[in-house]
Amino acid sequence: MSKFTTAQLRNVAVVGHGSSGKTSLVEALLFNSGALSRMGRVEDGSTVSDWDAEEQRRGISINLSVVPVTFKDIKLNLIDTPGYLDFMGEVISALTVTEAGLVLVDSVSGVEVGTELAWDRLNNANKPRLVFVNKMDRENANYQRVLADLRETFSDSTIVSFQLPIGSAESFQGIVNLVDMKAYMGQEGTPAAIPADMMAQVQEARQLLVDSAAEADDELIIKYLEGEDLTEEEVRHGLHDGVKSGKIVPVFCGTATANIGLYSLIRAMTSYVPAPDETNVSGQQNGEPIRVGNNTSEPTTGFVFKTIVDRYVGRMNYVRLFAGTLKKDDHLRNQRSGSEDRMQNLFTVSGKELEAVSELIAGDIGVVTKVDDVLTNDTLSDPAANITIIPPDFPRPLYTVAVAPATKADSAKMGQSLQALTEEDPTLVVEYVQATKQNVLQGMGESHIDAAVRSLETKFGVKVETSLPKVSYQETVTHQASAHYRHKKQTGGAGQFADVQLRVEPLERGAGFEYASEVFGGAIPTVFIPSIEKGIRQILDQGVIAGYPIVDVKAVVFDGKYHPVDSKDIAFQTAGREGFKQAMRDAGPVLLEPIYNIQVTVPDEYMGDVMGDLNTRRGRVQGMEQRGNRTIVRAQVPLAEILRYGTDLRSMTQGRGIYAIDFDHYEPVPSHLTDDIVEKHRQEHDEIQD
Ligand SMILES: Nc1nc2c(ncn2[C@@H]2O[C@H](COP(=O)(O)OP(=O)(O)O)[C@@H](O)[C@H]2O)c(=O)[nH]1
Ligand SMILES: [Mg+2]
Repeated sequence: MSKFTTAQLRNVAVVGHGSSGKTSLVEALLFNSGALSRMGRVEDGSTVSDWDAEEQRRGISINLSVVPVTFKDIKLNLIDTPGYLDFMGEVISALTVTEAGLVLVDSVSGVEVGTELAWDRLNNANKPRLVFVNKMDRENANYQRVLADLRETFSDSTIVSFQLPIGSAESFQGIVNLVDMKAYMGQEGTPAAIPADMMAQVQEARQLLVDSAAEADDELIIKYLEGEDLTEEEVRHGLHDGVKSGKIVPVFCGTATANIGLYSLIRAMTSYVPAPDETNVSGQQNGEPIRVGNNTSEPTTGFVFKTIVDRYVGRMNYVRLFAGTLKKDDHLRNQRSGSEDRMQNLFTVSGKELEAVSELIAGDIGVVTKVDDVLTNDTLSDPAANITIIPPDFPRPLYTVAVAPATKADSAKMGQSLQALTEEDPTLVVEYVQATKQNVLQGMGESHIDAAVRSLETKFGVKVETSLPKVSYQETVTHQASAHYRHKKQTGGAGQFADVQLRVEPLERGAGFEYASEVFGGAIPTVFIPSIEKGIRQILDQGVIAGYPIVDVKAVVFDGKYHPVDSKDIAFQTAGREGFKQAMRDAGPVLLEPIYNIQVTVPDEYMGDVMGDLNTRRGRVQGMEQRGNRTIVRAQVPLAEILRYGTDLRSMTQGRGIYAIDFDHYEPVPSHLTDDIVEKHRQEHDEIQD
C-alpha cells in the first residue's frame, strides 16, 4: 500500500533564473524534513538534486531532478529544474507533470531573463505559481524592490505579498506571515510576536492581501464592496481559490542556504498548491479528446516525462501517474509503439536514489526501469482503456553542429549513441543532411550541445568532433537554355549511339524537378525517353556551380536521333545527363540559400543594437511588437548568417535576449557572395580528394 493518498500528494516544479538558489532550496527543504543528516552544497557537488557528474563539474543543474519532501501528512514531489535557456526542455517536461511552479527570484538581482522565461512557460502550461524571493541574507537584499519589479514585469498578474521579511542581509531573521498575522523566526520557524516597529507596514500589506482575497471570489467581492469585513475564514478561502486558479500569485521570502523562512514556505506550498485530484489533464482515447483526472479508480495511465540511460541501472523512465494505480508486474501498453510490457521494476526516486515500491498511485511520480523502447513523452497505460496523455510542445532547435567520429572505432557506435541521446531529450535532434553529406546535431544552444557531446563520451564511450555545419545550398537556373548532345562510341564490340536535344526551364520555388518529352514522329523511340530522364536524375544532387542539389528546373527533350543497332538504354542515359549539364551551364545557374524566420525578444534597451546587427546579417525586418518592457523583432535572415546567433545574441544583450527560428524558403544568393561559397566548396572538395 502506498503511504499517501492522492489527496496527500503535491507536485511542484522549482523554476527560475540560473543561480537563484533552486537546487539549494530543494536541498534545505529535504534537510528540514529530516531526510538528510547534513545539508549538501552546490559548490561541493554534494546536493541531492545535482547528482549527475556533468552537473557537478559545471556547478549548475542541467537535468530535472525529482526530490520528494514530506511535511506532516503531505508528500511534496519537488522537481528541481535548470535555469539556463539551453535546458528549457527540462522545465517544460517538469511543468507537464506538476500542478504548480515555484518561481525563485534572487533578492538582489530581482527579475532576470530566466525568471521571465519560466513565467512564460507557466503561462503556456496554464499553471498556478508561487514566488519565493531567495537569498534574503545577501548584502543589498531588497524585498520591496523585487516585489515592485515583479509587479512591473508581470503586470497582467495579481502579485500579492503573503509575507514580509524581518530584517535584511545579515540581520535577516524571520518573516511575518500576513495570513495568520504571526512572525516565524529562524530555521525552525519559531512563532513570535510581530516586531512593534513593523506594525504599520504589516497592516498596510495585510490590507492589500485582504483586498486580493475579496477580488478572487465573486461573492466575497460583493460583500466587501458593501462595506462588510471578511471573516478570517473568508480571507483564507479567497486566497486559496485565487492562488489555485492562478489569479493570485503569492510571494514569500527567505534564504535557502541560511535556512530561514523555509518552514513557512513549505507550509504554504502544501496548502496552496492544488492536490492532483483537484486537477485534470488533456488526453486521448480512441482518437477522442478526454480529460484524465488523477483518480485511482480510473484506468491506469502513466506519462513518461524523462528518460535516462544510466550506465549501471540501464534505461530509467520517470513516470507521472495521471490515473489509476500502477502495481508492480502490471502490464501496460506503450501507446506510441503498441508494445505491452510488464512493469517489473517500480521505484520512487529522490535525486539519483531509487527505492523499490510495490505500487504507485494517481498523482505520484516514480521510475520504471528496464522497459525497452520507452521514450520521453510516451504514455504507458491500461491495455483495456488505451488512454494517451497529450505531450507538451517543445521549442525547435536553435543551434546546430556537424558531428564526425573522432576515430574509426567511434564511427561504428556514433549513430546509435546519438539516437539514444535524442531519445532522452526531446530538444535534441540528430539528422543526416544529404545535401551536405554531414551528420548534424541540433539543440537549444552551445552549452546544450556541449553537454550532449560530453554525455556521448561519458555514457557511451563515443568521441566525436564537432564543427560549424555546412549550409544546404541548392542550385537552379534563371532562364531557358538548350543543348544538343551526341553520344557515340565505336571501340571494339557493340557500339553506342544516342543523340539528344533538350532544354531546361526555370520552375517556381519549391517545385523540385520535372521532366517532359516533346519528341515527335519517333525521332527518339518511346522506350528511350525514360532512359534520358534516368540519366538526368543521376546528377540532380550534384549541380554545375558547386555540386549542390539541383531544384526547380524542368528538363524537356524535344528532338534527337537514334541508331537501330547501337542505340540502347545506357547510351541515352549518358546523352541525357551530358546534355542536361550543358544546358544547365547556359541557363544562368544560381545558388539558392535557405532563409529563416527569426523572432528575437530583447529588453528595449538592446533593441537598437539587435536591429543594427540583423542588418549586417542581411536580415529583412518584417515587424516589431512591444510586450511589457521587451521588444519582439521579426525578420527574415539567411541561415548562413545566423549559424552562431545564440552566442552572439547572448553577448550583445548580456544573456537577456532570446530567439526562435524556423525555416521559411529558399532564395538566390546575392551574386557578389557566390564566388566565395563556390571557392570554399571547391577547397573542401579538394581536401576530401587528397
Ligand atoms: N547567500 C545566499 N546564497 C545562496 C542562497 N541560495 C543559494 N545560494 C548560492 O547561490 C548559488 C547558486 O545556487 P543554486 O542552488 O545552484 O542555484 P540554482 O541555479 O537556482 O539551482 C550557490 O553558490 C548557492 O550557494 C541563499 O539563500 N543565500
Ligand atoms: Mg540548480
